[in-house]
Amino acid sequence: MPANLTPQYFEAEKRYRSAETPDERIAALQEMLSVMPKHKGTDGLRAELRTKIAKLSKEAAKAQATARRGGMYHIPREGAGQVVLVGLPNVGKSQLVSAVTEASLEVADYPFTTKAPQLGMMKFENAQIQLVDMPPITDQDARPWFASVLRSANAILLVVDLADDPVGQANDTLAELEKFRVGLVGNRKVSDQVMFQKRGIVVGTKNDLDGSASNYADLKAKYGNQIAVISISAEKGTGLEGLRKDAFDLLEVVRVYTKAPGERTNMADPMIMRKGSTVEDAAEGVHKDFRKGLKYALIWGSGKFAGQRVKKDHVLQDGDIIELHT
Ligand SMILES: Nc1nc2c(ncn2[C@@H]2O[C@H](COP(=O)(O)OP(=O)(O)OP(=O)(O)O)[C@@H](O)[C@H]2O)c(=O)[nH]1
Ligand SMILES: [Mg+2]
Repeated sequence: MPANLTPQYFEAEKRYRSAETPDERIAALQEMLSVMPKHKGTDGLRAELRTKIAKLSKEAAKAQATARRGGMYHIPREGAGQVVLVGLPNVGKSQLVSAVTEASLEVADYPFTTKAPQLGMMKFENAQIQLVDMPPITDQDARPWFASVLRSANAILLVVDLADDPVGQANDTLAELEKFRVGLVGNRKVSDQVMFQKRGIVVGTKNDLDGSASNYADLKAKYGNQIAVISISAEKGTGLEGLRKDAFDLLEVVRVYTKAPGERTNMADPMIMRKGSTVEDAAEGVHKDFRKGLKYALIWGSGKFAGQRVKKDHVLQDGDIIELHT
């Protein structure tokens, strides 16, 4: 049995079993993949899920050739995790992705500018987060594949225009998400088997415009106790550092640095692991055989003191350096 499968994984698996259409089955499998810890111990299971997805996608494509419902859409994940931007037309999603990544996207003062998912990598310190800029959530042409993109993402940024009734926009966007059976959760996880629960925050943009401050206050009052709400301007570049950190926090991963005794630590290249991973999981991430052979580790960071000796089941914190002794 592979290590560290999370409750979310088993929930997704339940949905997989109760799914009625190939699309639902694929979406559940993608969810299972997305919440699975990524290390050598899960390689086999991940490969198996991918094979299932490929097979189902083929079947779905065949079915769709007659049903004309459009294809499934899978965006391979890169970096520490995948975060999808959703919102109504013209709220400033593409401008935001352009502001925090190297991607140059089409930004225009008319709605329905973005027609297909666009990717960009956003830096947070020494980590890279994959952003997916989407067409507006009300784009009917995008519906057939919107659900699969949403469900397989690690987290969601719900983008609203602070100068244009952001409370109403957030309501409408959440209602649209619900049509895809996607629910946005902040800190609170709702137990509901029929919904795909995604972590997310509400991003109010265009805070450089008139009226945005009081609208932001209203938005916070309405949603602030359920979901984090932030205020930025993609155009002026304000609030973007906070956004990078918030997006990283949504991913629920830790950055860990492993080294062999006597080696220097490469701080530029962290190993990304799901929160809750242990020293043993990290060892396995370095090499499959390390898990078995691991005797103990020395840890700098979450130990009581620097270089403390810890057991294999010690839970890692973001930024920990561990020296593996086999
Ligand atoms: N003042 C101001 N305008 C902005 C800001 N961000 C975006 N805009 C403007 O808002 C309009 C829409 O921006 P886009 O980024 O294309 O919006 P979108 O949400 O991607 O739009 P769709 O692709 O149609 O869904 C453009 O005219 C932008 O120049 C901002 O932070 N401040
Ligand atoms: Mg756009």
